[in-house]
Amino acid sequence: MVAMARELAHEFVFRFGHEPKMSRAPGRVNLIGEHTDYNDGFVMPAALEFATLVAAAPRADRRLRAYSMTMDETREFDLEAPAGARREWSDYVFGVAVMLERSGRRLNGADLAIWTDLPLGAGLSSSAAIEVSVAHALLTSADLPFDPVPVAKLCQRAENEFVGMRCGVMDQYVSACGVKGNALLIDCRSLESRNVPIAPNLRLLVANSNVRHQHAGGEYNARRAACEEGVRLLARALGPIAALRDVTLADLEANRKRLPDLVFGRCRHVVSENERVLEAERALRSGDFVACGKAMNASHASMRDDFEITCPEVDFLAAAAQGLRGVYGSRMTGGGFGGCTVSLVEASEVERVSQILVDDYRVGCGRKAEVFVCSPSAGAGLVRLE
Ligand code: GAF
Repeated sequence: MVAMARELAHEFVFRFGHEPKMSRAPGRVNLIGEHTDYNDGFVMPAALEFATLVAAAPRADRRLRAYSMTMDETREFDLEAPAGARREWSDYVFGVAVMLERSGRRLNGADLAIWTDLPLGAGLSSSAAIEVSVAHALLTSADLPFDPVPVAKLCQRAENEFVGMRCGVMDQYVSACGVKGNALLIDCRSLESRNVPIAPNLRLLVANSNVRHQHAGGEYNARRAACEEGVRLLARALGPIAALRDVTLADLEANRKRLPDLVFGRCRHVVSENERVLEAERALRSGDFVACGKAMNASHASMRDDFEITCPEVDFLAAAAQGLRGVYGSRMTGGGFGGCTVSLVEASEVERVSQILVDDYRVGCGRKAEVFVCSPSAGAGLVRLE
């Protein structure tokens, strides 16, 4: 990462002619707790070593100039006359600038050069990583503090209101607040979190199905709408409830007839997933990796059958991993409709498991899977260039 940061700094000097500071924000893998964040529930992600870097330096005017090394494109934006979304990568950059300014944080103009090693659209939060790293860079350029939780909320807002994706706060939160060696148990209602150490004998194995998800295609927003519909219908029986966080499985079963089958399934996933997150946290803390794995496997089944956000390729990868010695549990991670699985694997078995997964996936699905052994990293911050 430091070598890449130096290369990006050189590119920056070449393009813009002055020395940058370097901000970094990571992607994430979610161990468990899918589509619970926007239901005020619990999630347990870890920040990754894969990250987005933003080299930045202030300008004397109020213009933003952003160069993406990945796209090899430059875009400009005037903070004095903010334009709307263009439906492309720069929306994540300028959307964040707009929300920071709307929150009362007055920014300088800035030159930015952006690079990432996160696979795009693979469910590892490349969007949150660019938002949070840009927020860090713009705040640093303006000599303003980076308050991780409020900034994560503003980045979520940029994605909700500027990009048009109604995501929850999980990805931005862990990208801003991640802690090396730990997953975070985040309460998405109180916005408090606690560290959950990943034992040294465990590895998080991420397998990319190379099937691309389609959040923007509306499936994600449709799931969110179904959850809101569930709350509205359940409130008739349960009184004023704010979110599915306020519903128990017993409440749900008792009111099954009030909900269309589809909405019932969506709600059952969210309500049961919240319980599984807390069980997985308990299990990880007490060294009961088998119980943690069981919760992960059940989470996958619930996403597949009740929430219907998996696809045959990720179902294949999860099932293949679940059947292997040394794997405690495996599930799809992220928003869904493709992307990656995450498996909790005994360290001594991780290479063998990786190889089998790649081979089985090639034979079973005729596709290439990439596998990454991941270590939980720290959240956003400055990268030292010396
Ligand atoms: C995406 C969203 F951005 C998150 O907020 C979360 O809802 C996740 O899908 C599903 O758990 O990553």
